[in-house]
Amino acid sequence: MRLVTGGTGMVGSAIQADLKIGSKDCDLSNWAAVSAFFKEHQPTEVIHCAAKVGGIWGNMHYKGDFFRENILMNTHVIEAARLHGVKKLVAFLSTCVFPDQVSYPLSESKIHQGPPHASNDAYAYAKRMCDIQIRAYREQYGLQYVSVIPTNIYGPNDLFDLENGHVVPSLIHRCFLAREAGKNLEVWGSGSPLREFIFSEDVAQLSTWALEHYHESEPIIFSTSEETSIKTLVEMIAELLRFKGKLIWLSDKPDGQHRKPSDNAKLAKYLPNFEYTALYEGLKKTIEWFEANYPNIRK
Ligand code: GFB
Repeated sequence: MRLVTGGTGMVGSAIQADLKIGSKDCDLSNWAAVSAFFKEHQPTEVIHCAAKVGGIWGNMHYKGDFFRENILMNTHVIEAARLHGVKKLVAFLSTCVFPDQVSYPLSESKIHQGPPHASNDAYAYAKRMCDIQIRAYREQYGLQYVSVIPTNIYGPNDLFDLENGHVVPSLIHRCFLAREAGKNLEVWGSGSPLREFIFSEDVAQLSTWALEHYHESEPIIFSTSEETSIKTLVEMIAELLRFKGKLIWLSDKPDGQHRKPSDNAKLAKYLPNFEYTALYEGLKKTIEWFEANYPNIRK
């Protein structure tokens, strides 16, 4: 039986599975609840998407929560999977785990070669421990558990939180509100940072591939390896939302890590013909979903 945790979230809701659970179905930060859930449902495969996630503002201001909740959820899910005989598990890291000062491009072997960027170090360390726990469980228990490292994921059913969300959903939501109110659009930082954006439906496909075909102890990067500046991103979002107002850049808001260029060469060896959704196309699908579902969106 294939289980997806975080099944009501942006990636989890895009993955095919026998059972998808959200925080209402099982509190993954509570060991007794997780153990009882695995005992009752006996999954044989797990794609563990559940996490406490957020953008730069959320990560900078709730470091204790981001560290504790992610450490607890990951530790509990991987241990319960072991105890209840799960054959294969895929866990999620993120490209923010990479060191802030390391040679580019970022590749899988560089994860632990220095401290992550201060803006999200608590979350990054919690996610790095997921890599360590999986490697330890493979060595001690001979388990076939793996982890994947997606870049900035965006897509339908994201968390469109204006303050603590990631840049794409926050800007889509804020641009939509500015257009409806006939106001200018406030954008954080300088616009010069570069990010790699991967569409949630691509991540869903690749996670299923990893569950079925990836078996290495080292994590594997899911990335378009195409950098886009925040300025270009917001211009795309404004065009797709038919926003006619001005962009107001708030220089008092943080830029965060300037760039985190990740190398997708390892995945390309396995899937040389994988077609990543182009950013403009993915944003178009996301914005169409947003406008069709507003105001019934997660925010
Ligand atoms: O997605 P984001 O919040 O986090 O992107 P990171 C932050 C970048 O977008 C900064 C700019 O350069 C911000 O200045 N930005 C502009 C905005 N306007 C906005 C806005 O309205 N909201 C937000 N949030 N940013 C994330 C980590 O880092 O990377 C996550 O925090 C995760 O944990 C993800 O690992 C992959 O890209 O900096």
